[in-house]
Amino acid sequence: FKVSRVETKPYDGQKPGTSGLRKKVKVFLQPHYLQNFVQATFDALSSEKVRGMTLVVSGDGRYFSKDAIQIIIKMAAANGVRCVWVGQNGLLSTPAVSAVIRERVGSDGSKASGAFILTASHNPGGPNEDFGIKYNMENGGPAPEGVTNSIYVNTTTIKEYLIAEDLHDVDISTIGVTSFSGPDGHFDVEVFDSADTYVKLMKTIFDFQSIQKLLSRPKFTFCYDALHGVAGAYAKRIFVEELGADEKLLLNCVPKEDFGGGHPDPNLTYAKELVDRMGLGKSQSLVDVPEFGAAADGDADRNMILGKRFFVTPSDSVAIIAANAVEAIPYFSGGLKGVARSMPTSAALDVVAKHLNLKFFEVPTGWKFFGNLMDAGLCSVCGEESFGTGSDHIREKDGIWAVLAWLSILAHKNKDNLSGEKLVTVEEIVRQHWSTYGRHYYTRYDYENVDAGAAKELMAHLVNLQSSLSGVNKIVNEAGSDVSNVVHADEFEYRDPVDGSISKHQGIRYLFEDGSRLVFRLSGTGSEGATIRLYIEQYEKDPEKTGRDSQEALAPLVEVALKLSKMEEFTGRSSPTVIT
Ligand code: VG1
Ligand code: CO
Repeated sequence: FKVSRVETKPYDGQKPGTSGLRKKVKVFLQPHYLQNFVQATFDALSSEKVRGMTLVVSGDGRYFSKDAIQIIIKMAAANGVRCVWVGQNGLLSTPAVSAVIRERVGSDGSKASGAFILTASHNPGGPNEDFGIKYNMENGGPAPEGVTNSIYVNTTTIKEYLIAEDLHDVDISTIGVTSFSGPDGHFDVEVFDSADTYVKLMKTIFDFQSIQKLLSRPKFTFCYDALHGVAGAYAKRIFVEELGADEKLLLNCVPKEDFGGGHPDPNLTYAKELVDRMGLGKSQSLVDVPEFGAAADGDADRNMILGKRFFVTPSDSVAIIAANAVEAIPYFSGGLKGVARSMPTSAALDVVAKHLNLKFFEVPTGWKFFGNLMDAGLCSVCGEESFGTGSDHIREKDGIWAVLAWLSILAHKNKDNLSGEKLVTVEEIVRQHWSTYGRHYYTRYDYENVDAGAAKELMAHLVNLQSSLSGVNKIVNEAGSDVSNVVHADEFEYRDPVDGSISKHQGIRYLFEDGSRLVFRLSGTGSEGATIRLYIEQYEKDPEKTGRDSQEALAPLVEVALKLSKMEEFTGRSSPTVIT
């Protein structure tokens, strides 16, 4: 093949957000739009890194992925990449990409040192919806801010990109290697099984035999909803083929370009079918409700965990996994190195860390901040309130890992009553946890697609308000009699303990005397307007009082939050779009 230099002009707005560049498909379809971003990334990596490298390119299979993969292959060839690895049909979950970078050895003995992941994660897909792209580094984790900033700067000055226009399209539906010869020698494209490396890794972490025993108990029923995302490809392999679950228990496990028209976000609003099945919907079915249910997002890095008519908040989930990991999961049998959560995630994990005397870290939103801690051996288990949970087995959050972790805990708690009829349930495990550690009532309000200017003004108002705590407390006392005083307010700023880098403006916090918290931030993953996220949390230590309904328990704090932020005044919204 020959290398062509194509002239181009910068596009505005190619700044990667919390997790890559996410835009409407129509935006990506503009001439050279994707190409500009890909070239800006190669340039940010420097040519020594790119020349001769092995690069992974795949994603959650959403609309436009297949075309994007062919474009990136041609640009990789022209930029001197030695080999591109593609999961069969272009499918690799985000956690599987991380595993492939870290673990997989190519047919020529090579290892990958980076990846383009093609996904907009939990955002809908299809011609009128979202596409996305992000770059992961040689440790298998998202590019750190230093790299994403330099990608962005490159997109603002780009004049040309390199592409091998005459390279024929590669058949990505068939496993095998296609070789080309170019100016610098051979260029290969290797198509491989999307699940093999990941499944192998899971088997080294968990005791599959004990999970299999649990699943085979007639009393234990299980249901998994992939929301037509890429998780389906892994669910079949792991839950059905490896662990012997009945295929009928898999919902929406055929990956689709448009996620079947749905919103592939595993929460109580969007995972409707599963929520109904688990007895949590309006149509309160009482018979045949499974003991355990779980769902994933489009790229399978998120998870929702449900028990029979019971929702486990993600903040509780990571705390419970951390509290039980050493006993229930072989990978952690030597102990946990430390634990970490994102700032808006509830402090349930903090309490576990204190009890178990573990190192603890609070980082900004987004998985990229956990990677440095893990690479430095400081953190084993981490999580976010946004349905993300994971460990240092890879450098991404991992939806199926979280399900296997919960199944391991259930298997462990039930190991002594193998013949007994009665099972220790998800709900009992959570309630037991609350009575030991106390409960963090928690909820998140999302105001989606708000006018961007109004959202900025609201945030500026909140920052301004912080300068006078007495002013803040005046509003607090007027609004809610049950609410304690604010003792500290700030904008969260993070200094990475490993490389010393500083991230500012990571959300506005109001900390109350009794440990309650209100957090406000703007989303960095949307593709239209602005999304305001409001996180509300209250700690209850008294075991007698941990059983309340969380919306009811949090109502006074919610009122305070709406008054402090003048939410309706700024946004015109009297209620949030989504409550989780
Ligand atoms: C959201 C979540 C954040 C998560 C990010 C990527 O970001 O709040 O916790 O890491 O999505 O998740 P934001 O900036 O919109 O709040 V995924 O599964 O969409 O890659
Ligand atoms: Co995701």
